[in-house]
Amino acid sequence: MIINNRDKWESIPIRIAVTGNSGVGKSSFINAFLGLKPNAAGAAAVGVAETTMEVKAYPHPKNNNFVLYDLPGVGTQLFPRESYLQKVDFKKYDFFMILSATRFTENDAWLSQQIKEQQKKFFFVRTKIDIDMQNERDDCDEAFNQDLSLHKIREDAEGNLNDRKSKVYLITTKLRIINQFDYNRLMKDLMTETPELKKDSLVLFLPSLTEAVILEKEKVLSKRAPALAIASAIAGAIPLPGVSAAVDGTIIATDAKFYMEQFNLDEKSLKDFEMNYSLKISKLNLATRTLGITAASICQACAVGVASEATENVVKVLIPGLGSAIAGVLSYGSVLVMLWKMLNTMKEDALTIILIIIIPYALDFDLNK
Ligand SMILES: Nc1nc2c(ncn2[C@@H]2O[C@H](COP(=O)(O)OP(=O)(O)O)[C@@H](O)[C@H]2O)c(=O)[nH]1
Ligand SMILES: [Mg+2]
Repeated sequence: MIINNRDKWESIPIRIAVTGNSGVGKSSFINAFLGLKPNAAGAAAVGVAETTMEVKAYPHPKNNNFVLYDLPGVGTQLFPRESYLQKVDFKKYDFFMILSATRFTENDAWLSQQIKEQQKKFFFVRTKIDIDMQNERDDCDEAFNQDLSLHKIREDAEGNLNDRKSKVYLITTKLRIINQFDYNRLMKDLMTETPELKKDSLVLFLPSLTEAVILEKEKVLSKRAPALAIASAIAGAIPLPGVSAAVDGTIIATDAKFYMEQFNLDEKSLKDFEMNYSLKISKLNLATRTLGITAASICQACAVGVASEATENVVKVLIPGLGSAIAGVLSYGSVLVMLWKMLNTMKEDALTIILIIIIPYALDFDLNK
């Protein structure tokens, strides 16, 4: 029962509409949102002018309940204001992302008004800021001041929105530099403004590419640790042949594997990082790797009397007080401590990775000016 609840988040539908005129970066934004490179399976085709002007759905690669929708911008010949809401099936979305690569238009302002009247949330997103910054750099030479330039763009983009309270998020959709501008703040505000019922699901659906998301994942996953510790203790009370564990290691190990995927620390994600960003994971000294936190080592660490070299580190660091010669019985409390420590360690590693991705590129970025 407790365990069944664990997967409830996956069945909560979240639908996010991404709207804006052709070429503003909708497809690129959708891919970034799903953590997909433009050429990945399931990614939206980038740089392709829409031939059929219709709403297109892009489900999360692992779950059909989290869907991004590519909507045509409002106020074109095919999508005039009068029929827009009905044509795009306006009511079904939880959020709207209104994208522009230049200034926002009266049509954008009109749409935001409609959204507000329906008590739904929207975000104005100004894309391609990296290009603007490059242009400003070229134009100003030494006088270039990024903060000043960003301020100018923000004022200009907000200029056409009558609603003074509307904030515009300045972003780039390029994955390697996605953290350079407001993308992290956009994710943070999106999570904050998501109703409680859907918030945990949203957090677990989002990719671990920004600090705000990584921090929030740790919180969400920490919340379910007590239930997991209880479940493993209950399951472990029934001795299995050959495995004399006081807690059921497999329950915990399954979750550990899930955390690794959530924080992009599983083997596949790490390989992808190495390929996509030409970095060597082994050089990063990630604690989860040096410690040997894997589903298998967690499982072994929970089994009484199994003290191999592989588990010693895990036990020492994650379950303090138990001693390295593991032979004791894992109590509910020590399982809880272990889960929280494990999450904390993974969070730190996930942050290390995104920092490393930004820094080398930021250097290139400057050198190319
Ligand atoms: N430099 C830069 N290029 C972008 C950005 N967003 C989109 N692009 C490029 O703009 C073009 C159109 O993007 P696309 O996502 O297909 O726009 P859509 O027509 O709105 O779906 C593509 O060549 C993208 O690579 C961005 O933030 N920065
Ligand atoms: Mg597109």
